[in-house]
Formats: sequence, C-alpha cells, structure tokens
Amino acid sequence: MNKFKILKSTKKILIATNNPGKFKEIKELLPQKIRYFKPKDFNMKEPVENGKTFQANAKIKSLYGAKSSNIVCISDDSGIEILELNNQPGIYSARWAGRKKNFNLAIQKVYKKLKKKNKLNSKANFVCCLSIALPDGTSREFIGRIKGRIVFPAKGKNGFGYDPIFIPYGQKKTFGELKKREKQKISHRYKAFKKIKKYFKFS
Ligand code: ITT
Repeated sequence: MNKFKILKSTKKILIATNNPGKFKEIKELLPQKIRYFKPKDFNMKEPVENGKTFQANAKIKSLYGAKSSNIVCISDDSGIEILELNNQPGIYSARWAGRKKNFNLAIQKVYKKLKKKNKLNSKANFVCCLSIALPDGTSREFIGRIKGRIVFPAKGKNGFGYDPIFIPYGQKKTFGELKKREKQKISHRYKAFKKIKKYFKFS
C-alpha cells in the first residue's frame, strides 16, 4: 500500500472514463486542486472490457489508462443488478444501451423483462468499483454498493444511465429526482470512494 503515498502529492490524474456522468461524479469527489484529464486528452482508445467482474473490468481500464498516459489513473466499472433478473444487466449495464448508449432503450428493456415476470418493483443494487493504477503497473480496486428497488415510470432528469428507475432504500425519490449532492452522499460511487479517500490530501 505504501506506493499509494504518492497520491497525497499527485498533481495530475487521468479519470479513464468516456461516460460524462461518471466523469463529473468522480471529479467532484476527489481533491479540487488536482488537474483532471480525460482519455481523449491522451488520444486513448477504449480497452477491451472482457473481465467477468466489476473489479476485473475496472482494473483493465485503470492499468490501460496509467500505461497510456504515464500518470496516475482512476477508472470506474459500475452497473445495476436487478434481483428479479438474476442480477442482470450487472457488468453489461452499458451494453444494454446499445452502441449509441441509448438509456431509454436500456430502461425499456428492463421494463419489458420485469413486466413479463410481473415484478416491476424488483429489488436492485447499484454497484461501483473504482480502480486506481500507478504508471508502474500497480493497482487497487475498491467496491461500493447501494441497495434499493426499481420503479416505473422513470422519474427525474438528474444523473445519468439507470438513475430515473432506481429508488435507494430509505428514500422516496429516484436517483434521477434527487439533487446531485444528495446522490453523491449515498451512492455506490461514494461508498467506493470512501475507501480511497484516505490516500488523498484534501485542502
Ligand atoms: P466507461 O467504461 O468509459 O467508464 P461506461 O458507461 O461504458 O463508461 P461501464 O461499462 O462501467 O461504463 O457501464 C456502467 C453503466 O452502468 C453506465 O453506462 C450506466 O448506465 C450504469 N451506471 C453506473 N453507475 C450509474 C449511476 O450512478 N447512475 C446511473 N447509471 C449508472
């Protein structure tokens, strides 16, 4: 873990995601003094995400990012597990939206599958794995989860992806209806972030 000491003095970080919603949320959680880069700042291609778990895919992305940029890299592999659909789409959450990343389509797909089972309000979890990789090829993964349930119709314009159909336990509003800072206080991404917070210097 000692190698991670360099995070306290690091001035540049690549946030290796092409998803603007994720980029924003990750950047807002991290120290504001650091300069953040996107994959396109390094003309990076997307690595093949052929892992079988959130951890494996997050690691593929962060190691690829750190190697391509030669700076510290943070990646995020995340998704929604819908219990009545045997935890699908899980690591395939982005892929359910098709090549055009159309989340209306992905949400329709969830609707049709749950409707068939007459379980529109299935329990669900959002899962996020954050991975930090150093240019020397070292990486660590950190998982966060939030439990809740699915709701139809979709509600709210905040957030991204599946946010409009997910209500966290203890709340009445979907992630799409909650204010950005309310989601950021309880989300799967925040819970993963809490585990890495100690490696950074805030202020
Ligand atoms: P990168 O791989 O470039 O980071 P991606 O969107 O393809 O972008 P993933 O493979 O990790 O990333 O897919 C995760 C999908 O899960 C994402 O596209 C969202 O639709 C969904 N997801 C993850 N976290 C979410 C959140 O906080 N709110 C809503 N949907 C979320």
